[in-house]
Amino acid sequence: LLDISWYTESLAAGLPVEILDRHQLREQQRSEAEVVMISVSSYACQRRTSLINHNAVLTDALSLLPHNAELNEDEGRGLAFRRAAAVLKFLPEPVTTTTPLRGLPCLGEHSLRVIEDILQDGASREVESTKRSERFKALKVLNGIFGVGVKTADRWIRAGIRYLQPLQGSGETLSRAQRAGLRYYDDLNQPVSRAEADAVGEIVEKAAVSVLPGARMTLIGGFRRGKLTGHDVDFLLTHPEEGREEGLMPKVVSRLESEGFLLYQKTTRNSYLESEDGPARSSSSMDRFQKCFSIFKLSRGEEGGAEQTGNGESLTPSGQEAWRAVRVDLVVSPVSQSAFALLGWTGSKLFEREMRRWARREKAMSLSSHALYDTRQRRYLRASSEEEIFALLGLEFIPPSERNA
Ligand code: DCT
Ligand code: MG
Repeated sequence: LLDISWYTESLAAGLPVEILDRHQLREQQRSEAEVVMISVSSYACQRRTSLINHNAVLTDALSLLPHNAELNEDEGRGLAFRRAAAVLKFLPEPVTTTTPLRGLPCLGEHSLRVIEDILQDGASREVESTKRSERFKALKVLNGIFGVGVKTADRWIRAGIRYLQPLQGSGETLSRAQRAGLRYYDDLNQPVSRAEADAVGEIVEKAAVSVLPGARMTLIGGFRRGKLTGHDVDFLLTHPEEGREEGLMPKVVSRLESEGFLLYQKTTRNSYLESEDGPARSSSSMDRFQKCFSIFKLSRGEEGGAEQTGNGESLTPSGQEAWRAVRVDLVVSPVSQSAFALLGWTGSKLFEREMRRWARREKAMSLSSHALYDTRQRRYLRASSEEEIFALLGLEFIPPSERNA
């Protein structure tokens, strides 16, 4: 069931609502006819999750814990908290007690305890002590540097580095990405607005079309799901004629570079070959498209100005730098894979992960941002739209705005 609003309405109306899973139902020997069957799927890709979150206090708290667990390299536990938070995001109204939550999927004892503490005492001791811990604060600062992953941050902390200044004087050798990350730290930790995303889009599209007439650009990532801000801007580039997209990335990048828009860029080649990669590798979350991870130089105050270039250096009247740095990711896909690329890069990360889990566990298929492979039939299933991919997976179509799990 994708929409459970009537369930909460029944609760509010004082109707006796009891949540049983199918297993309990069988155990108690009650027939399905006796009860109204509702079910909340344990797969986030079977739930419609809009951006309206009625339980933000709870999901914010739960979201800190995976961060902490993953930073401590406990990915399994981290994922459990993410799944729990996603179920709360999906609920159509604020939770006031944990009673109706028991029986919902993905809400384990640990998550329920955190929720109960917050509902009863206004805060969870575990969450608060995590927030206060020196290690967590340091991890947040260091992990906030573009190019610094969990492992590096952890290594630095163990070497006694807690904040940015000590890092700069520490003699640690920094990668090119990390140096750029440090230089533009403040800008890159400022959320990117939709207007800024559109301004970048205009620049990228113009560059793409000028180096490859007919090239198509789509805004992907969080902005495609309707988010008003993001930590970066993501774009998918393709061309309606298969093969024409080859070599597009280096051309776009050098165009953007010559126009002065790129403060940093790192391009990876397309390394995906169906015949060589095979389905075994394709469910990995990392795809193999031509990609460019970049930092853009975006003029302030004239978002959308088509004539702008990245070369201006002056200050705005209010004394601000006339430009800001923005993280931008570009992906190039051949048109035959573009529906998979679009789906895979629209997110949310959890939604994607859950779609891959659904494919693997329920359909014996392997889904990636390149293709869908049926392991029973031993063949690739082609699709030219997101709708077709959902249908091939036996899932009801969920539009991007409801993939915010
Ligand atoms: N993605 C994924 N798995 C990853 C990384 C990315 O499935 N390991 C997909 C999902 C979202 C998309 O790529 C873009 O990634 P982000 O920019 O990190 O996510 P976002 O949803 O756009 O978030 P934000 O708004 O913060 O940029
Ligand atoms: Mg993004």
